[in-house]
Amino acid sequence: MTWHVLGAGSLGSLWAARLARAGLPVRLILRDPTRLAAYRAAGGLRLSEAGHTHLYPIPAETADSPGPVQRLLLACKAYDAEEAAASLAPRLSANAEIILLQNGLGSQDAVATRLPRARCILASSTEGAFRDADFSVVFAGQGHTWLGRAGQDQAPAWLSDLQQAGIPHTWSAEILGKLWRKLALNCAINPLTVLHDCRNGGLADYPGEVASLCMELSTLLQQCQQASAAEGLHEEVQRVIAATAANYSSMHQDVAQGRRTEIAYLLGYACHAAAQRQLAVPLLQTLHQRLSAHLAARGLPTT
Ligand code: NAD
Ligand code: KPL
Repeated sequence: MTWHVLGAGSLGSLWAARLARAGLPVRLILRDPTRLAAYRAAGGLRLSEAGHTHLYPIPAETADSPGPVQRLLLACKAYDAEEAAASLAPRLSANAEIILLQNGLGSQDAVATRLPRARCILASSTEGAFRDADFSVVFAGQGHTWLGRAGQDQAPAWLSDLQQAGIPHTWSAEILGKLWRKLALNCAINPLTVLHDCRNGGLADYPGEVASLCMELSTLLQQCQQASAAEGLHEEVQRVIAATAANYSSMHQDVAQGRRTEIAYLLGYACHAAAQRQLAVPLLQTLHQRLSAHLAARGLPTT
């Protein structure tokens, strides 16, 4: 079965290259004919790993190319997911499966609502990759990807493709909890690194701010029926801050490079979930407002 990968960015390229080198059929879906021409001129995708770079001449197309799409990896940013998925709607098979690789929450529901006949599989990844040039990606951090679908305990048989491709993964019926936990970690760390303009380790100078945010996030998780995602949140946030002390958070990197952030799917989603439950989250709300003002002052979207 062919894997279609929409988005030849960091994670999409990382997945596509590993699937292709395992001999699995992969096709990239690029944004428009101009991107397709640029990709063809580049000769394929470049993946650098442990100091070695390989070129993978993976076939590519645009969303309006002919042919059905049965298995899709949607590897764009959360704010692009709904439109990107909708652009493929006419090509999706009746029982198409779509892996949603977006960080945060909110975009997954938007895609599922837009494509009610597709089988959406949620994913949460700790792998790290970045683009060093067009169609050229560096595998920067080993990690793990959890995949799952609420109510489906049994992993689908095609997960063996990921095994074959050497993509570390686990099927989890608790995938929503994993996504909430990652959202909470990102909400506790990323906005503060932007506002204090510091590396993750710099947050050690603001222990009270981090602790009270974690307390509010834990209450929110509990109210959202995600009690296990709330367990030991503050301790894990402290561990991540220490373990990644020298790194800039992904949101800090986005802002520093003038790129749109996924704020709406992290802090925005958290504040919205609290409001729906009439739960007061003054610290998260203030953080959201401060971050929005910071982004707006730099001409970046706040949604
Ligand atoms: P990215 O910006 O590097 O890549 C996204 C790609 O999707 C871009 O090439 C963009 O042009 C493309 N795209 C967007 N809309 C499209 C469309 N309609 N048609 C075709 N292509 C389209 O993003 P990324 O870093 O790979 O992140 C993807 C998701 O994974 C994000 O939600 C991110 O938070 C999450 N994530 C990333 C990493 C990482 O290390 N990069 C790690 C964990 C999670
Ligand atoms: O995922 C992260 C990010 O930078 O987006 C970590 C390292 C966990 C910080 O929140």
